[in-house]
Amino acid sequence: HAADAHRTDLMTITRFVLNEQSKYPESRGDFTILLNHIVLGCKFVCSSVNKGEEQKKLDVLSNEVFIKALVSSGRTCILVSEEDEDAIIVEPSKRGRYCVVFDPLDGSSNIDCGVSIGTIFGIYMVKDDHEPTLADVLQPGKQMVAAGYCMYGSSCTLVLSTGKGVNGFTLDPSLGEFILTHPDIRIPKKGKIYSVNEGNAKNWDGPTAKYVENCKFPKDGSPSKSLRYIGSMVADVHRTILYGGTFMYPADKKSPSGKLRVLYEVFPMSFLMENAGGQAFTGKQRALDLVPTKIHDRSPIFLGSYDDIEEIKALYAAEG
Ligand code: AHM
Ligand code: MG
Repeated sequence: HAADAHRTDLMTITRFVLNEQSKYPESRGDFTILLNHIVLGCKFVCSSVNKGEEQKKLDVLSNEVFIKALVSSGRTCILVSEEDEDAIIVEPSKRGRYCVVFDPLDGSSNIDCGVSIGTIFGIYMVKDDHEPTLADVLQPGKQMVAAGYCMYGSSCTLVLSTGKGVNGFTLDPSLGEFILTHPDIRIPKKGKIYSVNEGNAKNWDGPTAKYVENCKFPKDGSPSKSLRYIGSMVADVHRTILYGGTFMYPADKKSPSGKLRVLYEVFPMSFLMENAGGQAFTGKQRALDLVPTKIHDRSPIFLGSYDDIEEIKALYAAEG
């Protein structure tokens, strides 16, 4: 049976990426090595989460593990972590061509109650070996060469795109390997779910309020949508990619740029959404066209099913 063949022909994430990269004659295996070091960090966090480490310790530990793994890969030149105010410039003897921006443990306020949390990452590549500067990472998201997240939930799932589709891998703890379980993920063209922190509604702008109103009281006779909001971006986006619908962290009067960070939250998730056939919009433009001016910049974000984001874009366009 095909299913049995699948079970004995294990497609590990390393094998998968090696296959993908072998299509480029100039590829030297650097990306695969880099990814293996990211995967190591994800395995570490996964096992720590399962052991029930406390939030405080886990935040700091995860950040240290990722930084050490990335630097020791010898393939990075500049790192930006949500946990560190300044970018890390890798020392010359350990430098490579990749820049990695990451949130080592997003949604960490959820740890102590066992809700799913995750690591989010994006990868840029520098062309030559000039002295690395912030300009190398203050690039629009469309310049990323890869992005992904790892969700630490009932199982540990790594979702990755290198710019040609999206694939999901599940950690088999007995093998210690991520195995391809969700090949070529496509987000449904239209969804039945919306996801937003509705507690902020009194401060929303017009188009956001109107969209959510339409979700609850559709004017075209379609059924109303379901609300799902975990408050952990990786879990909310993972559900959105698999089931369809929208995930939003809009601007509000108190925080005109929303809450989520451009480089290591908005960009990687937008990159995955587009590669899965969905869209990501800031309220003004395609999210991946944004040019960050500071490494911890924030932006409003609306992402999800193609048709649903079209609806949100139309509401913003109507507002003028
Ligand atoms: P964090 O980086 O402090 O963990 O905050 C990011 C998290 C996201 O995972 C989630 O989408 C969002 O904050 C939830 O925010 P809110 O509690 O305002 O709804
Ligand atoms: Mg975060």
